[in-house]
Amino acid sequence: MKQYDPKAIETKWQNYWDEHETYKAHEDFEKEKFYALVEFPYPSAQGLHVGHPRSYTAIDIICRKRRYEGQNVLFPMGWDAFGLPTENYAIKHKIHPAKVTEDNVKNFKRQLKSIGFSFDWSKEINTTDPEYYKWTQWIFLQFFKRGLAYKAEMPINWCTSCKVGLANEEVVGGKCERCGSDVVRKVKSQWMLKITEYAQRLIDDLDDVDYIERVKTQQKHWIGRSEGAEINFGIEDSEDIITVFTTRPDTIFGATYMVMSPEHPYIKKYEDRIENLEEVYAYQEESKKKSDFERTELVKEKTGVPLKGLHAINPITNKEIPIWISDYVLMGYGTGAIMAVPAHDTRDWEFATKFDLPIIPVIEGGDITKEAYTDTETGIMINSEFLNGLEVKDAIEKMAEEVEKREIGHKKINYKLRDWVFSRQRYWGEPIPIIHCKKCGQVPVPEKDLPVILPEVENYEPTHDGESPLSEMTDWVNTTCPHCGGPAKRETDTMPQWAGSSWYFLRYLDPHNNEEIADPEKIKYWMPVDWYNGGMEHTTLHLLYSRFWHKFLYDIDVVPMNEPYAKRTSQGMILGPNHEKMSKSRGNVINPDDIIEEYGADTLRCYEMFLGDFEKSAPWSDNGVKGCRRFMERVWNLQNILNDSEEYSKELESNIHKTIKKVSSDYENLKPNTAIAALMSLTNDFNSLGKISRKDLKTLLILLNPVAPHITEEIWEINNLGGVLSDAKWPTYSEEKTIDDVIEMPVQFNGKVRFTIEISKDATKEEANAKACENEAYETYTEGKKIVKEIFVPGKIYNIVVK
Ligand code: ANZ
Ligand code: ZN
Repeated sequence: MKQYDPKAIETKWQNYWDEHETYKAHEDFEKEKFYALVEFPYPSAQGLHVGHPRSYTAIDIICRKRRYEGQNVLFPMGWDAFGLPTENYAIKHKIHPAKVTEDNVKNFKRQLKSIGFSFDWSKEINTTDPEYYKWTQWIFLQFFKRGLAYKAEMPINWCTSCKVGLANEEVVGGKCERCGSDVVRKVKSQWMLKITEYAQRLIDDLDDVDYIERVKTQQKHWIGRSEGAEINFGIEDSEDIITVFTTRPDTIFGATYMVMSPEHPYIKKYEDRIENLEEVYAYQEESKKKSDFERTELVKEKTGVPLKGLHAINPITNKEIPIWISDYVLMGYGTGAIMAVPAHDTRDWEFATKFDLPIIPVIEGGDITKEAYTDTETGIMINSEFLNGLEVKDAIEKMAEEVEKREIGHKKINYKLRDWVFSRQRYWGEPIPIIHCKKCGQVPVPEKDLPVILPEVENYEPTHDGESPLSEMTDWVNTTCPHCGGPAKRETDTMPQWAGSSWYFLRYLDPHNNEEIADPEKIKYWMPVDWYNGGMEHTTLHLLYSRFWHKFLYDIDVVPMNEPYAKRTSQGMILGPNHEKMSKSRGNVINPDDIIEEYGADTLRCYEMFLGDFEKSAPWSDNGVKGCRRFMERVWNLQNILNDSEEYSKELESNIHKTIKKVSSDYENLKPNTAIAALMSLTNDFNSLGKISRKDLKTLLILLNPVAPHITEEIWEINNLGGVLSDAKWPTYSEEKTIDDVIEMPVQFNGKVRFTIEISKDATKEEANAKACENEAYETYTEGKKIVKEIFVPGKIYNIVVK
């Protein structure tokens, strides 16, 4: 027999699958379909990371299994290729980003093919291809036409190093998610997408999808629904009101002062009444420099200044209270002003203590200042006139109603979710298809003129004032207004990184359609995605964004269902051998190419599935890789003990049925590690038995094939097990045969279990007695005694009563 030579085998089968289009999805809309999706990679210069194959192999396993079960499987792959790393690389090495992308894609594709994934490559897409981004631009225009894309002066998160505006999601701990540099606030005119309009639906519809629980919780938390009331406070000697948002209207009797955000427009409005304007202006300047994160999460000590000369009136107590400004109140949330209840809100309490403001407790037991303080969500109302004696829960409701009755406010729901900053002043992104005309304003590029192609530029760096490099391309920028024919200018901002991935699963269905996003028949058949696996880090970005786009496309009748993904799962991270996150700087990065070179792709796949629970992070281990390689060899060597029988070997028949059952359910439940363990143990059993029948081998190979597709196809072919393995059917098991013939039966004396016997499940009392007598303990319990009764339940228990 030949030696196991993964290199030769693996290329051979990869070429075979390519030539025979083995994994192409069928356009047979009568068949049961299975649309499996994994997050398409960003083709970086570093190439594939070992994290990619973890997600891809797990889903590849499901796809292969489902094909054997007769389903029509779509498992596509493509490239999410716009974005900063490529652009920065292009600037540094003076190569066009399109060229950088092309090279990186080539390398990624070679790598993915070398791992033997069963992707349908005929569906390949690339978000930077004009044929693709034409439709990204088209969707943008639909948003624009319905008022969901708008331009606004926005205080945005500005990365001082990347020179780009960042979405809140891209700011991690006050730093740029990409480069780790400081993020400051900067006011800029930006394109925005109104995701907030979909906030409630994005929460509600989570009830109808099968996502792992932590994804649902994180999305809900991110959207941050908050129920409360808006209440109007009067301003002394003025008709104006200051509206606050509060989740705790019940505490209004304890509202001893107000706080406005330093950006609140009333500061300007009441300039001539504010006595300490200098101080106020200075404070405004200070807070401008801070990001929201610094203002809320990082603060060590509260800061603020009073608006001297201005007072508010608590509309319930009618008492005059001071107004302060402080940066702990954000302009972008609620109304930008709060009623401060220092006895029951920690931030207010810190502020009041520092500036010596009055503190009135209104919930018994809920007073922060007291030692006994536990929480403020339960307790009995005090110092609150008509609320006194009520439970907090009831007081909230009562006060909210009172506020509406007295017409000083109304119930209100707020969301933490902000509209999505949808423009970048960078080159490598989809041009935003809008034309600015002096006469007509913002005019959409006519759909027939799409795509607006990204022009060639000399220089990809943002201009000094942070504008897009496209703004310096006069020829391209100057155009005519599609509406009035007058001179006009093109929008020079491009779309953010997340645009292309917000709808890519639809384009896979029909990647070269020139007339529409995809043929509605195909959308109807294939959508929704049946199973989507990807990283937890995309829960509040990509996953939320794409659900939003899909709901919008549903509203405008492009898709017939309002959720894109029926099921979402998530893999854990692969850490370096030293248990740290893999990174270049830590020098602990494993390159999948090296593993394939040394051990083969089947070993890589097997190891990535075997290294731990799929959902948990786990460190890389060279020994683990070697163990998987030895397993491949053991499987290969089964050929040495192969006999001619077309029946299961009797000795292991029950074991085989059990393994089919376990492996089938483990794969489906994303427990490939325990499925592999079962296959390893079955392989060992055949070796111990010293023989394997053709039927045994066939079953073992099909079960292992999703994990190790190359070696299994090869063994199948060498031994003429019938056609090619990829045409085989998934093995079935009979439940009866999975039940153990031999059981452990407890033996009791006077109702107490003393030992157990191994016995056939249909053994008789006599057989049980014979077995029990063999046990030394039998004597101990019967010596000098008389057996008065024996209770025997076949397959269950043997109880001996002695006296
Ligand atoms: C009075 C009060 C009493 C409050 C109390 C809380 C506890 P969430 O759950 O985050 O929605 N708030 C409102 N707008 C704000 C803004 N722009 N910047 C900072 N804080 C703001 O919390 C809502 C609560 O956060 C509101 O309810 C308000 O303080 C504060 F015992 O009003 B509360
Ligand atoms: Zn015009």
